[in-house]
Amino acid sequence: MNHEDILKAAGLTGGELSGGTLAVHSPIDGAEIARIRETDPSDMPAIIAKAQDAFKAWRQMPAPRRGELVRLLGEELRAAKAELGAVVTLEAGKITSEGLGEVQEMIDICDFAVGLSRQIYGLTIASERPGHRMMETWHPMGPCAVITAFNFPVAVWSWNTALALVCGDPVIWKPSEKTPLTAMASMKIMERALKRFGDAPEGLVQLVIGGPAIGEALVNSKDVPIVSATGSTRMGSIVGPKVAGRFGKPILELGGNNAMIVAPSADIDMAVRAIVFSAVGTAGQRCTTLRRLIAHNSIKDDLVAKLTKAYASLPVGDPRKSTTLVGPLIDHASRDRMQAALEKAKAEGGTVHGGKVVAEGVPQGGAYVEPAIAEMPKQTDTVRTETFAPILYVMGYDTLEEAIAIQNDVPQGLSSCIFTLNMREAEAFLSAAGSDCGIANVNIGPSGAEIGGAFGGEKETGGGRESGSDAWKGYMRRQTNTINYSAQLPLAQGVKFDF
Ligand code: UN1
Repeated sequence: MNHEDILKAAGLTGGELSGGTLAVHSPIDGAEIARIRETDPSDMPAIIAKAQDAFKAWRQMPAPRRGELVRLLGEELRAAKAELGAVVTLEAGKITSEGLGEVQEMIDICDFAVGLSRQIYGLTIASERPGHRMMETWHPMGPCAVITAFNFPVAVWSWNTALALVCGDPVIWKPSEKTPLTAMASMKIMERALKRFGDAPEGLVQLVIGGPAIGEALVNSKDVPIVSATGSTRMGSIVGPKVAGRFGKPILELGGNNAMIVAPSADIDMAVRAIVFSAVGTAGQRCTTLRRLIAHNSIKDDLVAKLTKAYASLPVGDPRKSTTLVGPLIDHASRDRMQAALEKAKAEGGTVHGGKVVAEGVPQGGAYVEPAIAEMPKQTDTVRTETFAPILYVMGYDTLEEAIAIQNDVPQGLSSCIFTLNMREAEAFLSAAGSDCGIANVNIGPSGAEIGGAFGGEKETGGGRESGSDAWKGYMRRQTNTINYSAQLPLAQGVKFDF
């Protein structure tokens, strides 16, 4: 299918794809596939006001009824899975299976949120006073801005949107300027769900497209109490303080520098499979991508030999071809950053396998690379820096304590894992003195998390949690209620105030 047909199948046609100022390129071949209109920053106050109006109606709707909208969204996503997945492949360059996987992640979070819509539980708490009862109620909070990155152009929106909607919050979505078409296609699906739902307020889910001025309007507005932002640590270090400074709630999901420790007892063949998927999948462009391999010195050389062999057979190329495993990087700037990181790694004493630019047998105009393995003498500055490309840095260790120290000695704290068959090592890794990341796994890689768990991480990853578990609490305000059903007015802490 050519790009017009892919976009058409996703409901995007004619007028909305041309005549605008934002040029959209496919990373597959660098071709311009649309020129779309951007939101005028001067329209932002009206957009935010519309979301506030929608909030006033939506918060009154019972949560299970709000869940019905998300149930319908899940149904519409199921029906449009192939079409939306194809737009993800076209616009973000993901291989077909990963494009479809991303839409599946959207469906999964919808299912989760539908259940949640009947489980927005508060606690009841024993009161110290006779004839009193205490409880906690969770209330909707207000419009939620969702700022997403190119690498998961639709799933991250749906994590936030499915939860925000059942929690009673309208959504204003600002997608990456690199991936507005997947956002527009997702909105078509959302609109179908809204239509079937019937009585949702206007402005419940809005899409804004454009650059920093649009983002700033959301970040700076007191009428947008929640700002959920996914992207670089640099972006988060600007957004976080601004939102906190006006007492809004930031939910930040920023850089990762995810590691795997491979212990002497590990099932090496299984580790190799996990390493290749998590270091090379999505062309190394997941927040959760495996970037650092910390291997026990007794098995390191064997592991690197197995990995370089596996890497040599990885098909790099057109992500639409069913045999391809490594698609393009998002753009040429990204490829240049990868090459620069590899040069730096060499200057720091690293030995690099692979990593070359691929020009043969791939669509011309795209940024295709061989995934790289860089054996490093120690954890250098380059290793500590997240480069959004398939580079796997390898370091050796002797004691588990040393391995955990290396794992934790980076600014980021998203995901981590250990491969070991030794229970003591596995539990030590998961303990308070183990991994300092938001995600810590045993015998699986650091990427490809299920939606059921809370997703996010510590340190420069930003501390936010999205998706499953009780991440929904970040989208609501908690109210403590004390109810007196007695005829007396006793004061807490035994205070007397008689008059
Ligand atoms: C991201 O890269 O921003 O765990 C999200 C994973 C996916 C989500 C990644 N479920 O790799």
